[in-house]
Amino acid sequence: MMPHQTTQAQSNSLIAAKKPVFVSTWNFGKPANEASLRRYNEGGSLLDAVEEGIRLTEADTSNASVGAGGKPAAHGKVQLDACIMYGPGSKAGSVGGIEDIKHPISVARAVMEKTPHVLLVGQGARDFAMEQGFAPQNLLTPQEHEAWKTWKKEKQSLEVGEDNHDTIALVGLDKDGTLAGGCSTSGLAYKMPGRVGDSPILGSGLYVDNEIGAAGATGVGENVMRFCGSFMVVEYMRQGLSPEDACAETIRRIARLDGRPIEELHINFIAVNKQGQFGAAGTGSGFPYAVTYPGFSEVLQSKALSQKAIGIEGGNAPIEEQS
Ligand code: SD4
Repeated sequence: MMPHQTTQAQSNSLIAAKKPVFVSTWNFGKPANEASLRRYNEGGSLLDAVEEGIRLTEADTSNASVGAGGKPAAHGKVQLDACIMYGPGSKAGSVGGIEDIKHPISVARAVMEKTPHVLLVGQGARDFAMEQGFAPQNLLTPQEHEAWKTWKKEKQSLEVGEDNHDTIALVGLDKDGTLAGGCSTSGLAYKMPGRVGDSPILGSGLYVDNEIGAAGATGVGENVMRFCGSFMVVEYMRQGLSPEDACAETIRRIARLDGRPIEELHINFIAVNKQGQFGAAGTGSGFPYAVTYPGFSEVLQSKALSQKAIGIEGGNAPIEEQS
């Protein structure tokens, strides 16, 4: 699907005509947003809506970097990261490196609602999920198993299509001005076992501040989590920047601190503010993001901070190929 062409000046000033509004990463964010809106319209809470949208992406095995069907870590097991955050009370839950559980976003929500903790990892997260009644299953599809075997033998790169890679970060603003968000990923392809990226780390892959707005990230987690990227986006919105400008300024600042050229960082942010304005920016050109509100659902083009096409990745190519 070709992203709807919107000029940067236009996208900078876009505001949802109606609420709720859902904003998420990549082309696959559009059906996720639509599932969120449906759930909300059926009487679900904002949190139910966010969870529902992300569950749709997690269940899609043709998507090779979120949930079931995700690319495995180097040892051949799929390890998933996810978090969820609710604006009122700044409530949050998250899981890192969880294995065999198809819906880490729902486990993250259970961590938030049923434990005194925020983040559970690895075996502890899996055990907790089982206690909560989540059924374990093999998340490695035969196709990804074959691809992994080839990678292991030849350390070859894989053909990764536009619609089968990258993290879903999904943020929402409801009719009352309440904000929430979630993020879910299988992380970088063939990562070191135990590697946890930005996605389940609050302030990095996702941040929600109920006074200001919400932001989420996709791309090379290492280049987001060293800078608390999503938190930084929200802080720029607090200073009065539009969501798009806040995403762009965050990337510029990260590039300055990191020292490498922007196009080598492979990171992208989405954001929505309390007023229902939304925007996104990426280190390369071609990062699509999805926006859905009553009567509107489109994939838009983000602000590009370099001319380098983001091509197949946006961050989840095999780790040794990252620049
Ligand atoms: C990670 N940020 O684990 C995720 C991967 C991703 O586009 O978003 N890829 O680093």
